[in-house]
Amino acid sequence: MDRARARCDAQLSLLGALSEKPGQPDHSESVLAALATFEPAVVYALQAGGKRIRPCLVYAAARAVAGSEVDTEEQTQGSALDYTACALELIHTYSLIHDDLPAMDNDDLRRGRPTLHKAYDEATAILVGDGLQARAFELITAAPALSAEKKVSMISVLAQASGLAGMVGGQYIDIQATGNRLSLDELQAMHALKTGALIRAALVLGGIAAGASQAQLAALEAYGTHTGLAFQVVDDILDVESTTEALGKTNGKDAQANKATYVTLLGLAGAREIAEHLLDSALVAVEELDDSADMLRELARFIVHRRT
Ligand code: GRG
Repeated sequence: MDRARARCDAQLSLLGALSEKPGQPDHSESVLAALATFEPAVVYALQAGGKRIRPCLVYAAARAVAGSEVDTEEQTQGSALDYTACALELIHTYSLIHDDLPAMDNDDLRRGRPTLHKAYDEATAILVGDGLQARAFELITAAPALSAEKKVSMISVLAQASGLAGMVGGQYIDIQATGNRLSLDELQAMHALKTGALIRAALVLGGIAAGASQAQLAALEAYGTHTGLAFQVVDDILDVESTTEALGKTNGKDAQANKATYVTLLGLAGAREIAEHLLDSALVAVEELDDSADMLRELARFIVHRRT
């Protein structure tokens, strides 16, 4: 996992540059000067750290399908998997930037630092988020050594997962639900879209890039459904357990107080039990896959047993 994180970090560090990239149109001096002031905000967003879970899932899914040779691909310019892993992280990063805005969760801190709109301003944060989203799709079109057919499938999966009937739709349902306590089924359906869809997409994209069969894709998707839900259950548990919560969420506190979570609906012990049950289901989903799926198994355990 550390290696997968390092690969993703290395590629993300190259993505902050908005000018002088091969293949981009020539810009006038004044355009370059204007972009030069935008660039630090993009770099701030991309180099804030984070667990890089979605990129790790891309590499792990590809490994489960194609074996450990996926880790030995040429990395200097970035492999198809590096591009794919970064695309997932760009969509995730954009979603966090927009989620932190005053119109949504109104958070001051993200990943231990001021949120982007606090460090810069709201307009910059909106634009960086929009730009990262577009760049994610651009990366898939530019991924080396992938057929056009695979790229179209991957773009379609990523667009659906991140769009109106995926992450964005889930976020909308969540915001509309503020003040109305959701039932457990409604909560589950909302999270399957808001956080689950992108996690599932990470697995499917890694699988497609590595040439997965339909049966392998179905196994990866089932694994993604269970780990995606487990991720959210654990996030709710950590939210309650975190002693630093009050520091990071002061402004969003009123809205959070009215929200249904796995912990408010099931209690801490009940939520932990569900998380363990989802871990078992994720492991069952990939039990037909051989040792190559061990990184997936390790990630599922990490997602459920993590402390941050
Ligand atoms: C604004 C379009 C739009 C969508 C936002 C995913 C999402 C949708 C909002 C995030 C809100 C949130 C904090 C949900 C809890 C689960 C979650 C996604 C936590 C953050 O993901 P991690 O833990 O973050 O993978 P790091 O920082 O490790 O990358």
